[in-house]
Amino acid sequence: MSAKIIDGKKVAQLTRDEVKKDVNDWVESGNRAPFLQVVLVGNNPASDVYVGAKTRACKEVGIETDTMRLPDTISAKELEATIQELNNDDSVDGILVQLPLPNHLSSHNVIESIDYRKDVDGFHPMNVGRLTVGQPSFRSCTPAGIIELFKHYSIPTKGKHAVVVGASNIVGRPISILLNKEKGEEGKATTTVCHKFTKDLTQHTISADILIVAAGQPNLIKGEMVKEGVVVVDVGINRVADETKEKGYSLVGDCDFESVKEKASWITPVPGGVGPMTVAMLMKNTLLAAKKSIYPQ
Ligand code: L34
Repeated sequence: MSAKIIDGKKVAQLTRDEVKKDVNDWVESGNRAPFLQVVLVGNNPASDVYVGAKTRACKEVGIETDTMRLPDTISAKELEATIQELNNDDSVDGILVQLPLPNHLSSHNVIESIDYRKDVDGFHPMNVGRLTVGQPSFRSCTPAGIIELFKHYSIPTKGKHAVVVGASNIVGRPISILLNKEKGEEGKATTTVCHKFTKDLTQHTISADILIVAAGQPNLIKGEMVKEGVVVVDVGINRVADETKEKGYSLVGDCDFESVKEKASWITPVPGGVGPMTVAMLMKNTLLAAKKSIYPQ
């Protein structure tokens, strides 16, 4: 078998088209355009690329946005004071502090300082907690994007064994919760979460009907580690040196794409898979924040 491609670029475009229409309706009914405030601390080249993609997407769908660039020398106190001002500013609907932060800053503290009603990343413990207990919440954009891809391609998850490799707060942990949900339309899978202490990774990956890989390690998953017909979502986005490329690197996921695609029924490419969906779901969340759909009043 050679896998069919899950085209994240295409589904992200469809999602943005939908948000654009909804933003237009919202503004036509007399509301101001949604506003997303991005906070970028220090100089991380990958963050610049991702924030650039977010800014372009905002422009496309009619969301207003501004990127506040702060020096990597900023103190925790100063950063939290800045966030407090954004929390109190009624013209700001969504606040996104791009990660990673410089080492001297605690991402936990920074995330908790954001008003959870403006937490369009879905990283605040209030949103993570509500997601866990099945209450309406802002959903972390990458996991929400993966669920959207399954919906678009009518890939069933009910009763399947979903194996998640990587237990981060941004991707691994929340996608395992969404896939494991018992109530509602989505989820209903049995989930296994592997991490760096997992003894025999292959023993788990080989039994997966759905394999979500978010470990940040190129070539971690090879064809021999998966079973025939598996659905593979590769969340990894690694820069590896490549002199044949103008930029000096190429982007690869956490899977050895060539060998895994021979066994999979569906697979996401890198780039053009999960990455663009992350950005598209942020647009959705920002509109939800502006409409106060999750947290009314
Ligand atoms: N606060 N920090 C916060 N929220 C997030 O949701 C993120 N993330 C992750 C890193 N830090 C964050 C992102 O935005 C990863 N991420 C992200 C966003 C966009 C893309 C990848 C990761 C993306 O657009 N990827 C393109 C290729 C981009 C390139 O050329 O480098 C793709 O096709 O995969």
